[in-house]
Amino acid sequence: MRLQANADAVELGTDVRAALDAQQPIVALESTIIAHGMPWPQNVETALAVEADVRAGGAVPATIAIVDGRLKAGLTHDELERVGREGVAIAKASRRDIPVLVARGVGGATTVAATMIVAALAGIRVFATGGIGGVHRGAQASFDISADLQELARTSVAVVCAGAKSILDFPLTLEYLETQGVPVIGYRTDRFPAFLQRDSGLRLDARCDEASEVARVMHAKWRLGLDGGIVVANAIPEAFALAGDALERATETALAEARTRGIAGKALTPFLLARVNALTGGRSLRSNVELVRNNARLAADVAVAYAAMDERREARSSKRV
Ligand code: PSU
Ligand code: MN
Repeated sequence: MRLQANADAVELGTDVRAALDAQQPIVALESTIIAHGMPWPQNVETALAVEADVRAGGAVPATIAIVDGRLKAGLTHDELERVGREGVAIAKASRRDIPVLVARGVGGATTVAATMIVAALAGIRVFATGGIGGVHRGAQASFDISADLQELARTSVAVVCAGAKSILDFPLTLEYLETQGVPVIGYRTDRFPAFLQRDSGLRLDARCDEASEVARVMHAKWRLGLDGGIVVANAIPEAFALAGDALERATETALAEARTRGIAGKALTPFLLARVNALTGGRSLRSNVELVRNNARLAADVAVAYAAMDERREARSSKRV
């Protein structure tokens, strides 16, 4: 069954509902990054700063999570605080976890995949996050490929991110996205960014230098019935990028620890992220916050440009009637 926009399936925050009704720009935001990606209280502070960045850019933020078994787009301050305080105690929710959590009436922090699903159900087309999941190093043996990549193949949302983390295999991640027909657009760059670093060393086929160009690609793709997501790769600002060697050493240590401890499945990504952060002396947290905010600002610009295109198209088609 194809995913249809079905706002009734999603409980909307007051601002989000008003923005959807008025066809104003909206940016979806995920909650795994809050609950599993950063420590409290920096996670809640960051989530609020990111929402403010989206507002400053002229769009309405819609932070997405599962609250007491309900899919929500646009959390209240209390709900956001709860997700942040509960942290890893709240389930990490990807596509396959949604039905279980909804049926049980319990909460979940949505990954990129699950956030895309809820955003698409609500009719939200732009989403800002830190980094997407991908093909893990050693996936040839472990089969560990994030469900985020399958979701990008099928669900029509543009995901603004800083590329992918060093815990992943970049070439295999890009190969997978190519096979699945997912455009990967470098924003003002020809290179795939590597989260805390600006350049993974891999070239991208597509580049856009303005948010309006990204919006035109979104329009072209979906107007032609080419369902599925788009990766908008936005490199971390130079001032906050980390040096490579220490990061690679920390990544290798974290991977070895995960192997020794037998950590796999959905626990692997949060484990690796936390260990790399600890092994780099927490330096990565500040950079992480800055790159998410940078993505939120670009996502707001893209949402504004996309909404303006939608309006122009509607104005044209209503003239014809
Ligand atoms: N990458 C990060 N920070 C994160 C994640 C990825 O730098 O918090 C989270 C996102 O929510 C992403 C998820 O969707 O991890 C992917 O997990 P998995 O590899 O288990 O699919
Ligand atoms: Mn996995």
